[in-house]
Amino acid sequence: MEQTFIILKPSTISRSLVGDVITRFQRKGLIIAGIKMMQLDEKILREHYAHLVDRPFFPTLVKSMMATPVIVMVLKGKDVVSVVRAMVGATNCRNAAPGTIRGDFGMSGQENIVHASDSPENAAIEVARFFKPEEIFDYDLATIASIYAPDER
Ligand code: IDP
Ligand code: MG
Repeated sequence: MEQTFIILKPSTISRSLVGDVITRFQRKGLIIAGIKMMQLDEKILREHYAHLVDRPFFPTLVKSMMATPVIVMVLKGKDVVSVVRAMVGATNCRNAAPGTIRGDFGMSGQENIVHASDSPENAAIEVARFFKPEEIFDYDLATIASIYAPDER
């Protein structure tokens, strides 16, 4: 099944929202294939946010992403990349729809709670950037038959 890469950003750690955010992913029926805490540095952030390095807010973004350790996760599920992007909502929390993670938990464009991969191709690159192969686990939930019909698995 497809994988996506998530960061619970320093805003989530600082505001003690880790459990609330992870609970949403679990209630949806997604499988946590990998999870760990790590301190990001400028080197990995320049790779991860390569599409933003020339933007004026980039130095502030890097500082914000290094403010506390973060929790990184690999989530597994059918069409999980697009499912999770829909759950996360628009980049700016003030524009994100109620019911989405950003729409429910944030007020900022920068301090926007989570990162989620935007395509299966980028998910594969991001998973490999942040996780060693042995840190990702291939297992099924005991409840899998209640989450998917046989032809959806
Ligand atoms: P995404 O996280 O919704 O995929 P991207 O455009 O990839 O959005 O931007 C990456 C991150 O950079 C955002 O999640 C946000 O934290 C930050 N960011 C994006 N645009 C702005 C901005 O205009 N001002 C401040 N921070 C921004
Ligand atoms: Mg993005």
